[in-house]
Amino acid sequence: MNPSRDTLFGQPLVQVPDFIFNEDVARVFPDMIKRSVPGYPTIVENSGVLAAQFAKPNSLIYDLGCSLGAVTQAMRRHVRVEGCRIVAVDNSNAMVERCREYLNAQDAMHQELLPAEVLNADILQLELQRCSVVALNFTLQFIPPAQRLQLLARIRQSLLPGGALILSEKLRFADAQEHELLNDLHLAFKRANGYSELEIAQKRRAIEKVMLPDSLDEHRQRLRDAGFSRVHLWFQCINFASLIALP
Ligand code: GEK
Repeated sequence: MNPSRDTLFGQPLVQVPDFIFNEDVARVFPDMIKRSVPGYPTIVENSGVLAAQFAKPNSLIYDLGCSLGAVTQAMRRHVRVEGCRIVAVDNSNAMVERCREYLNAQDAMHQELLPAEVLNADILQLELQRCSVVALNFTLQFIPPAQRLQLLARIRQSLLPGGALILSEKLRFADAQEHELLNDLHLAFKRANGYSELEIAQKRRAIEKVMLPDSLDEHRQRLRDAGFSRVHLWFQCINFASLIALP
């Protein structure tokens, strides 16, 4: 496992390829996401706290787009509801392999954690079972926009009464001035975490066609269109936010 420092975009590239979740990214991912996403540790840890409030006895909990399983690990730290089981899903081989290693290490350190299984699957193809909690932590933004509503509707239909969806995303802002200011603050966050101008510029080029953020209003409307009756923002740090949506 041994995560390394993210220097993936540290040298000038003749052509910056589109970002993919390959072995190089998986190796540096814990460092990359912490230095790139304002509020990430708070969102991850509190996803566990929130999940504990909505998990139902003997039910499934999903972590969709789990990467290395940070949210799954947090849910295993916090959820003490009898008979729950976590299914973590990602379609990157490199992430899935490492995620399994991290969860095995967590099992070796702690007793009586919820059972957790990691599936190598596309969440757009996966048949969702009845579940009490679904975490979509920074994953929806990588799903083609035309398929987002259908995915959320399937999640809504699979949720048990009293369950919840936790949705965390990067935000864009409809107001141009607000967008520019919060974008500048995000760049300041990245610089403060040691990323150079070259790294910031090349990463942006790599990700711009792959990760397409929505505004908070678009999220709220889409969640309502998907059949959720209540949608609340529970956290925002600069241009990253997390919502809780109830069936
Ligand atoms: C965390 N939740 O640490 N099916 C399955 N997985 C997918 C799909 C798909 N269709 N599309 C993208 N992914 C994690 C962070 S990262 C966010 C999530 C980021 C996966 C992709 O392989 C990657 O591992 C993850 O979604 C997005 O809390 O890197 O900004």
